[in-house]
Amino acid sequence: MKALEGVKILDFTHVQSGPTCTQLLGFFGADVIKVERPGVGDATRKQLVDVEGADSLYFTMLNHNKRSLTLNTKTESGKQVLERLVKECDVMVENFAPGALDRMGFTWERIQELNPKMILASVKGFGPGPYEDCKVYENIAQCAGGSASTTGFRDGPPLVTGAQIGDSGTGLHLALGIVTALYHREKSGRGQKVLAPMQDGVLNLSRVKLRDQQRLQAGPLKEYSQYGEGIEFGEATPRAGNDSGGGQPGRILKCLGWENDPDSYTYFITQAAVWENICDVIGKPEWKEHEDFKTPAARLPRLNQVFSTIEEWTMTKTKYEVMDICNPLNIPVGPILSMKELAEEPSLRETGTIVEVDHPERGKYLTVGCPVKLSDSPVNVERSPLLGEHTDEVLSDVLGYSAAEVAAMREEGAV
Ligand code: CAO
Repeated sequence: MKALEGVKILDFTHVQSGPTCTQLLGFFGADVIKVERPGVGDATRKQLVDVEGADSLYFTMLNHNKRSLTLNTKTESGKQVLERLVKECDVMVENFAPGALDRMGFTWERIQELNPKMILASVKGFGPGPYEDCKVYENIAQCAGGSASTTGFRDGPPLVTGAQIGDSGTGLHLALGIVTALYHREKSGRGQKVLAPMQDGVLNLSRVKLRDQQRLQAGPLKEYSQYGEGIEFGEATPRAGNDSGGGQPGRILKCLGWENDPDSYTYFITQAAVWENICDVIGKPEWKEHEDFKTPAARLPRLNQVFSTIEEWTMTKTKYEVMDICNPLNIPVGPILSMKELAEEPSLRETGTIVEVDHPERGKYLTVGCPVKLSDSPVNVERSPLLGEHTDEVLSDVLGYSAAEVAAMREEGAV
């Protein structure tokens, strides 16, 4: 039995943030019924198309383990079907633009009237406040949540990151909120609203940068490269390039072949506990006792010198050799892995984190499976549904409509 078996999710999500949340719930065994507009569906089905006529990878990779029901909720019978779904399901998840659900006639009050146990879970760009009515996409959230202002190099513009912390990150936050509300409902017998604003989710993930903002009042941030470079700090947490965010200084360093391979780099952390091992590996045993290098505090103003000396060594090794040499010595290093390398990594295939899926329209493709492993709830990754693939099945099996009733609704354009 899967962990969330028996939990019915009315999945009103689209694009990325909401679908990543419901996909996770689907991986854990919930029955996820994705509601889409007839003939249109989730906009991502036809975005960034790589195989003509087939659902895009954008859609397929965000919508595994779901059933697709087409429903026009702006028709009378569409509204009736939605009402029955609200009564039948445990959780309704949505990431419409602010106010869209109310305009559809499904206010929180109405939903509670229909089903007091219903949990209504929403992603919005912003929480209550001056921007609550704004539409938001990934990069806007990264900018408004403090990630962009603290990412990149000090002398360059703010940068967005490749990791989709605004969308997929908020989807994760929302999934946690949903299972928490389900747990609470066991005791209270009632549903509640769960809100995960994207700005808040990004800020949560940028928490250490708010830590640094406050530390600035006590003096310069000594683990930032700019401290050693003698560059004054301004009023806000600056961009710190590839400096390690923690108390153990680290950098990205070139490895053998970097001139021709954009990913021939390693991350290297000068963890204080293994400083002596680092000195031996890089051929600087004299640094172990040298006043300028022997303590973490002495090294902080000299990080550029420290890392350029370490880089002279890493440039003689491949990123994998650096790993092989440093790991037995407990020196924390990590190769910069490309998407190509990750796609081909056998251990990720074995754990089900990278999965090959077969799809009737597009054939085989790779996806990321469930990144969280439960020992008693194994995940089978099932391909994303075609638009409306399960309309008849859901209407008859879940809601008890007869074939004639379904045909009439189809005639009317409601499903
Ligand atoms: N039947 C009938 N109408 C439907 C429907 C259905 N099954 N599903 C959706 N609709 C309607 C909605 O009711 C809405 O109509 P109104 O504007 O008349 O009320 C309309 O479709 C458009 O919905 P939307 O406003 O959510 O979509 P959009 O393309 O205009 O905006 C987005 C997209 C993502 C910017 C917006 O949904 C949003 O800000 N969401 C919250 C934040 C979020 O999740 N952002 C991340 C998205 S991933 O990068």
